Amino acid sequence: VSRELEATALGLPLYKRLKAAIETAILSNVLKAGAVLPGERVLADTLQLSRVTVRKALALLEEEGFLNRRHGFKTEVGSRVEKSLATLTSFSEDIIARGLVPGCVWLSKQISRPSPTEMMALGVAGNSNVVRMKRIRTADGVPIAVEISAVPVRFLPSAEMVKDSLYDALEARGFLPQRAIQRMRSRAASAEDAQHLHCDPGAPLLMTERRCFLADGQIVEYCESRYKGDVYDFVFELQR
Ligand code: 16G
Repeated sequence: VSRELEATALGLPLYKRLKAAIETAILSNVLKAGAVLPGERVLADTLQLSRVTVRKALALLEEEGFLNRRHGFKTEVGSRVEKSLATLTSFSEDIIARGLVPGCVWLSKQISRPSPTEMMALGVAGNSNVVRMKRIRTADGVPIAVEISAVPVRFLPSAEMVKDSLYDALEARGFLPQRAIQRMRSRAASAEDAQHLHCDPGAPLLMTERRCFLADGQIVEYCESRYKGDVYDFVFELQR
């Protein structure tokens, strides 16, 4: 952090430079989720800054979700997960990229007839079969999202082929999605979502619907995910 601090723009007030230095350390994974920061006084002494400067920088980082203050004194690096919207990656890949361990709690995994929404999204007939997987996705054991994926059986003949990662199973069969169309909207947590995600009913969730395609245009997956609004950031790059 002190090296980063020296590298930040000199024109900025000191607390903003310190904030930027800590933010860079978090985003580049030098400071990992869950790491405990030294106390305000130790930080101020080590970095030769005033306690007011340190306090202001930490307060800003806390406001933006980079840090969590526990019991009023211990400051921990938060576990927000950032995901670029331009690349097609799996949940497991996103979590590993953040230095965390992905996991899932299976709620159900079975072969069944597609729902009307799945029929439309996957372009399959009502009398066909899909593998439907419902699970809670976790990062370091903390629930992040509830996800329901449906894959036509011609790409995945058995639900048992999926261990923790669906994309690993699809890749092993030569059907790794190459392109996706994703729609996002907000949704309030239902009582069931709240139970799975350890949040209050009515808490804001980010709901995404993703249709995945193979290179030749076949639709390989339809997935509905509900992400906890306070732990997952979707990041866009915009160009004029
Ligand atoms: C992501 C995808 C989901 C896919 C999953 C595979 C979104 C909105 N959804 O969560 O469609 O099924 O990754 O992850 O990003 P896995 O390989 O870890 O099971």
